[in-house]
Amino acid sequence: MSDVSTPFALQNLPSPEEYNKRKVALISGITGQDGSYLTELLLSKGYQVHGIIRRSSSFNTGRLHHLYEDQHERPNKFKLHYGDLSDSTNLVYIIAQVQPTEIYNLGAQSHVKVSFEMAEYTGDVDGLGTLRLLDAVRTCGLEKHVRFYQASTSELYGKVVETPQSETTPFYPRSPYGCAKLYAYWIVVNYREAYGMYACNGILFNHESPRRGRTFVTRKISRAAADISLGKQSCLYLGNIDAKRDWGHARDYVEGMWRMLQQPSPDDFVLATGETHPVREFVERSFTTLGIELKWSGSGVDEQAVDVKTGKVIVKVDAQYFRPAEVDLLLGNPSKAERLLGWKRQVDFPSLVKEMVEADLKASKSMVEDQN
Ligand code: NDP
Ligand code: GDR
Repeated sequence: MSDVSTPFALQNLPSPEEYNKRKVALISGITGQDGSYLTELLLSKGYQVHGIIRRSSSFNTGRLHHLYEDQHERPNKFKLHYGDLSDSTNLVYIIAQVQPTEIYNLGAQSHVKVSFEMAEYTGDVDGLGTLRLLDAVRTCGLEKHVRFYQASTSELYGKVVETPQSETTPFYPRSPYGCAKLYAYWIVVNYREAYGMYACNGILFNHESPRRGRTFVTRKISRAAADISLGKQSCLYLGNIDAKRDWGHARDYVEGMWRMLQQPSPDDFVLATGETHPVREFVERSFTTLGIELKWSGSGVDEQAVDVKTGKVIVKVDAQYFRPAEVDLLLGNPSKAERLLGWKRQVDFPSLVKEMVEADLKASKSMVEDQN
């Protein structure tokens, strides 16, 4: 038999039971949408939170600003470390230093369309990056001490095989992003089985918020609707508006991530709302929230919508936003998480759209005021 024991380990580690009396979380991807909500949740639960951030020439900690300010008053509660999922040595170093009790691997090149343009990079960070983090845990001899959460995704389902999609639905990814996340999913399962690690996959369906990145479709729509209503933008250009997604609120989903790591044994869970809506409906609701009614005409790449009151074209389909392969329909079945984790989404679809549009309207108005 080959020897697969830990190659190097921290010295004098306490037993897992003793070690886990502390609450220390390490989050990759802490600067992203989910990272910021998860940090808030864990700090509120008394965790010491450490995050991995990438060095950037521009400011990339905007979503953490309110927490970062606060950390000067609570220096032992929240700390950021420079690092990258492509740098194994750095990951080992951070884990050895932090000695986390829970790791949340949220770091990723997370944009599906961009993954077609940066396929190798996406595979490296989203796929191999997960392996690097798991191996860094083993290298430190912490595989029996640390609980590991992997940000898996409904993009694993890709082409529709069955609906609603659950933990037992076969995977059929449709993008380099989905394929990279498929590797990550299975390496997590493999390390759980091979090394007895407490490692979980959260198979999360789309979740959004006012902190969503601006190039994802919901935020692109909510911002444009706000700007169009204020006369700051003339038209919103979109790709496939017939794609359907199961959209929830990010704050609800980070609660589910945490719950997955508090169970007696590790497992994989779907988090979803159990409802699906086309992109078109997100567009219509966003404009309705602002008192604008749309009238559609044309079809396919020639489809467009006018503002019924002014007759102006304010939404247009643009072929450049279509993907080489599309995921047409996502609809999740969260019953396992509801039963075993006691998790349930709190925010419904109309409230999500309203919150995002109103937040963007407020932000856009304050920018107008700033400029005046
Ligand atoms: P974001 O795109 O908002 O955040 C991604 C984070 O990963 C950012 O902090 C980013 O840093 C970081 N990152 C990117 N590349 C690297 C790298 N090479 N090394 C280290 N960190 C890196 O994503 P979300 O918060 O929306 O999603 C969190 C995770 O959940 C992702 O893994 C995503 O794929 C997955 N997921 C998301 C869903 C959703 O609907 N939001 C659904 C299912 C899964 P920077 O700020 O510097 O760019
Ligand atoms: P998705 O999210 O690909 O589901 O991945 P995104 O918001 O990018 O697309 C959702 C659907 O909208 C269609 N679409 C457009 N998308 C974008 N971004 N821009 C457009 O102009 C546009 N027009 C139409 C897309 O074709 C697609 O069908 C998200 C990410 O957060 C992943 O990291 C995560 O794993 C999955 O959700 C679950």
